[in-house]
Amino acid sequence: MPLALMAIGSCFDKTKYEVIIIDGRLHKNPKELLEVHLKDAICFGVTVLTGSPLKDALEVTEWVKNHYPKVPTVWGGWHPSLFPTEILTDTPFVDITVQGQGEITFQEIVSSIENETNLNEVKGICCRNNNEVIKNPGRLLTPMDDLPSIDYSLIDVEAYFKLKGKRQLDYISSTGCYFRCTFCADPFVFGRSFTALSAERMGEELEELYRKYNFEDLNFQDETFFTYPKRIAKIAKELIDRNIKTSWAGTMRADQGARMTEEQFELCVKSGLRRVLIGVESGSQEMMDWLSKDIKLEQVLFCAERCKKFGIAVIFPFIVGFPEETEESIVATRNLILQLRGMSSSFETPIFYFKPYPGSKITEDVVKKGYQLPQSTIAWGDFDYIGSKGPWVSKEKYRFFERFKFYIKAAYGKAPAYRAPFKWLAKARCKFNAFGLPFEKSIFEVLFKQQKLS
Ligand code: B12
Ligand code: SF4
Repeated sequence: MPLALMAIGSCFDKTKYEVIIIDGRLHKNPKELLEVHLKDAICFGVTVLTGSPLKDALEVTEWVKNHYPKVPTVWGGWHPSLFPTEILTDTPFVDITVQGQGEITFQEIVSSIENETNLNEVKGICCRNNNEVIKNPGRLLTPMDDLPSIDYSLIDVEAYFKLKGKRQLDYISSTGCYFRCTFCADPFVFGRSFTALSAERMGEELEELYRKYNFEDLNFQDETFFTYPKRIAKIAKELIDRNIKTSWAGTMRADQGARMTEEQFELCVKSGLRRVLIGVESGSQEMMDWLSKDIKLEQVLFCAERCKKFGIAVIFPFIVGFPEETEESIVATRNLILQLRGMSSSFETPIFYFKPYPGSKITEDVVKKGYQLPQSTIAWGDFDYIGSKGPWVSKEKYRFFERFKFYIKAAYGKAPAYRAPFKWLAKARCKFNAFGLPFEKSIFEVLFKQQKLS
């Protein structure tokens, strides 16, 4: 669900403003809708991620500017937070970029446009003044409890349930993160600060949403949902006490899971916890330390044991292809993946190839050493296309990991009984690290055309 647009759209008085959210994934012809609504719009806002979503943002914003030159265009979200001035320098059809949390900032932008006051007063934005690009002072995080609730009636919730194939509600309960992983842009965008909704407020909101939309699953989209175990236990209690019969999933750091008591895990499961996502990234402690994860491998294994005991599914994402990653690190990653997959059939271990995403410490370092990042906003649109292997993965490594990913899934994933011999063969391949002549993979790919993962 487009939580970013819903969050900024929820700050307006409905009796005075009409907020229209258009989602290219849902609306077959978004431009038709734009034509209906843009004629007397105060402004046009877009949420922009780095990579392919940026391409869409460029295309639609240029179209808007060509057809409605008087409507100011505002970009917010991750890419404009990372490239506040650069976008304005090379993209004439974007008028304002917003950095970080957007609720109050967007309200102030709208009011400034309406009242024709100077945008210089608005914190956390960049804009132009007589063709000069201006960067205003930044804005501190507003505590989430001080912001209005997200108004789900701004979107067609049923249409999203249909798109997802289940009555799953997306919900965001916190902003930012305290940690400092060197492959992530969060420390840059939110300056290692964090704010979260109180459990009591969440209980009230979720009960109302449950009665209204009858969801069967809750997807907490926070960066690190389990930051404060006591808060999570309270949220679980709210769900139970309010008789909200739902399953739920959230993101957990291994150190956070390791600090939780058995009782807290139990309470979470009782309230519907079905799955957590624990970023591991590497099976090598040395590599983890290099990534400043501030997590120990023992904590990962501890969480795995706990989740197995309580029947909680886990996604353990890994990243390979860091610059200067050693063979030992890759072997350690492979071994940890095998160990985790062997522990429970409800554990998944997706493997991603490292890409130098902007705003991360690693990217900063490789640039200092001469690595060339895309040089324009348009060029960033081609960054991280699905299926690409990243700059530090050799052809051989890529082939190895593509095969490893396939056989791991075949060996440990859930599959119908008739695939048992295939499963057995895949397990043997994983055990002996024997991925040569992958004829099963070729047959499988012909029979079931698979979507490539990034
Ligand atoms: C849900 C999610 C997804 C979903 C849906 C993404 C989508 N396109 O809608 C899925 C699973 C598909 C996904 C995939 C990916 N994701 Co993702 N995802 C998220 C996640 C967990 C939640 C996003 C969200 O809803 N947040 C809640 C809203 C309220 O917060 P917000 O977006 O930050 O919005 C606030 C401000 O930014 C600002 N704002 C945002 N938009 C606008 C617009 C205007 C006009 C204004 C004024 C303000 C404003 O105001 C909002 C309220 O304060 C975030 C992490 C996070 N917690 O934010 C990562 C995140 C956005 N994903 C990320 C990445 C890297 C990816 C992938 C590339 C991963 C991969 N390798 O495959 C893919 C590619 C996505 C694609 N091609 O679209 C990065 C983005 C980094 C970047 N530079 O863009 C993030 C930040 C995670 C991270 N820490 O690295 N993702
Ligand atoms: S990877 Fe997760 S824990 Fe690490 S800094 Fe980013 S959001 Fe925080």
